[in-house]
Amino acid sequence: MNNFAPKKFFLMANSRRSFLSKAFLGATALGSLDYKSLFSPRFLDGKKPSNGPIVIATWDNRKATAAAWEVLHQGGRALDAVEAGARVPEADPEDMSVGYGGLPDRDGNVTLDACIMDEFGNAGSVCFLQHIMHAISVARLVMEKTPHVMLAGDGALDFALKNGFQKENLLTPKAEAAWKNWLVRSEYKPVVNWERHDTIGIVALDQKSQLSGACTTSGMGFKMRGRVGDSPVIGAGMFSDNEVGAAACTGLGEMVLRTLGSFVVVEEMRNGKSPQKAAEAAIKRIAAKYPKQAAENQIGFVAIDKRGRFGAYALQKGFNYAVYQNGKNQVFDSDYLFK
Ligand code: SD4
Repeated sequence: MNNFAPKKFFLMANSRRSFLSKAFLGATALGSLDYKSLFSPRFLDGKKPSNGPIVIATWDNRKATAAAWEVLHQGGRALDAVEAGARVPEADPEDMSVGYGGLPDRDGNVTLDACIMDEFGNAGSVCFLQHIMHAISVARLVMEKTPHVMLAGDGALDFALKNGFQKENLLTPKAEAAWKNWLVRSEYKPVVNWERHDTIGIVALDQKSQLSGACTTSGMGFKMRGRVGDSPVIGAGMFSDNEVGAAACTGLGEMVLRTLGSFVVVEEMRNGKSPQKAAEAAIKRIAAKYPKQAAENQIGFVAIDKRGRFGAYALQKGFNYAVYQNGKNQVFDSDYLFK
């Protein structure tokens, strides 16, 4: 027995070692399979999204979603799609919340805020930018040509001019007349859904399941000079995370700045919620935190996820949004909290 014991021990030790090394090799093989990524939406990268490509924008920005769809339909990048979409209201003199034709600040200056994010998580932004119609394209250049994320005011203007953008007068006669009318009482009080707030937040998923987002605005009409809202702030007016989804919003920027609303929507999707439930969760969180301000103001979110599902939700009645998917460009009234 005693003589046998060492041999048995040796055999046991040997088989234990081979078991361990096999287990180690097995674990390494499993490790290289990276099961985690099989269950991650990243696994969808490069593949057509199950619900098809999609673009969604705040308000009835169907001309913008149509421009974005052109890009998506031809197999282009979501980034190019959201930029093409955002440029539509920027150039539209009738849209009084964005770019050319936007309402000025209380001193009569049109000042623009915009941001953009690509599928790699790169971001670019401009705020308090004057005289340049396509703020979104300047934001994209900040992202692609500088080591920075945000340029403001004169610095953003210099950068735009050096990169070939033209200086323009963005104050249209219509916006100037509205400003002069406002000057009579000079009362600064943002009102729910006033002027149909047309700030565009636009997010898209392309044929390779890549996500991007953009947001562009002239901000609150008759704001204080130098005031910057949520729209150019990454995570506030817009956020896109290629692993999960993208969201953007419109409404009273101060409330969104304090709560990083679009980031919240994306995080809620990361934690398993659908775009609809995620938008609802963000609105409810804001309303719980600022009940009085929320009851008197408007915020509306739009969201999409990596699979091409979409959702939207607002504080108040009156928010709508445009969706282009499966060849159809539609506008929907958003559900809302305060009924
Ligand atoms: C802002 N969020 O500057 C913007 C305003 C807006 O439609 O959405 N207008 O606060």
